[in-house]
Amino acid sequence: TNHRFSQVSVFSVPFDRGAARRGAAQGPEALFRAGLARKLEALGVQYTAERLAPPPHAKGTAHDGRLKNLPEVIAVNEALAARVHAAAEAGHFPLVLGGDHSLAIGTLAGLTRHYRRMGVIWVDAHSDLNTPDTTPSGNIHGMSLAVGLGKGDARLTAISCDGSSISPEHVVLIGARSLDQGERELIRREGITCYTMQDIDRLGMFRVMEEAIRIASSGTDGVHLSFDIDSVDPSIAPGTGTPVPGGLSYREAHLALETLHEAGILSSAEFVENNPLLDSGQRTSRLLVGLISSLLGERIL
Ligand code: Z70
Ligand code: MN
Ligand code: MN
Ligand code: MN
Repeated sequence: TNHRFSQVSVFSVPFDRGAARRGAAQGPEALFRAGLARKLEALGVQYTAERLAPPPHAKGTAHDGRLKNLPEVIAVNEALAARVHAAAEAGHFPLVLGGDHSLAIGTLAGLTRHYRRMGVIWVDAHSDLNTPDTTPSGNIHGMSLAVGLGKGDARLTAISCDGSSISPEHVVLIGARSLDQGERELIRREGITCYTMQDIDRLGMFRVMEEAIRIASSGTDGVHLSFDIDSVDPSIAPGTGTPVPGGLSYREAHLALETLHEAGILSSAEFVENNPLLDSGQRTSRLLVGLISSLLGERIL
């Protein structure tokens, strides 16, 4: 997906305690069962694959309903940040497989230890811009982009410690259709670019991607793609914890990833919220293997 990377470092992260429903922890192994390794080999992608250990279950800690499973979320993201940073440092392309979207906290923390100015393309039905003050659920997967911007609980923003936070002017949301009021206010206040489903209908996905690529890559030294599978319409991606109608079509999702491959701007990517327990057969996992292949250079002709 980018010519300057000699190899891809795949990190499987079996973690779903940032979400309301269990099952996304089994997402990475479902992708391998659906043929991910064969696909990478067929594409000639040089890669290593590592599975992170699930964090120990934190017992006896006080439970905070506005930050559910906080000790586990911190533990897994500290570990992920260290691995992602090491991969970026080695000149590799980190590819994180989730797991729920709280893992973006660790991915972004690892990346900001290496890159000075990060662009972020966030493809999601949601914006994950809640803080403990605005969250309707207490689920940390709804807060990860806010944490990447340096907002929210100090124990989460501290994970990027020696790194910088990300500037809102280089963040682009794509596919949004379920935003909470506090998130809308934050998007406006911070001037974050948001291409809603309505914008995609009106402009077309190709134009949206051209704009997103420009915004995320101008004046940055690294661009991360955070891809939540609930961005895609539930009729073709049913295996996810919070399906929202009116999502990306098969062609729009592939076009987004094909365009990113051709642009060659990405330095890392993650694919999250694949929940095989909620899938219909291997439908969503197979779709994801195809989408990852498009990102890594598979083409029709
Ligand atoms: C809601 C919240 C969310 C994913 C649900 C939902 C967040 N805004 N993210 N599923 N992937 O609870 O904060
Ligand atoms: Mn998300
Ligand atoms: Mn570094
Ligand atoms: Mn989502």
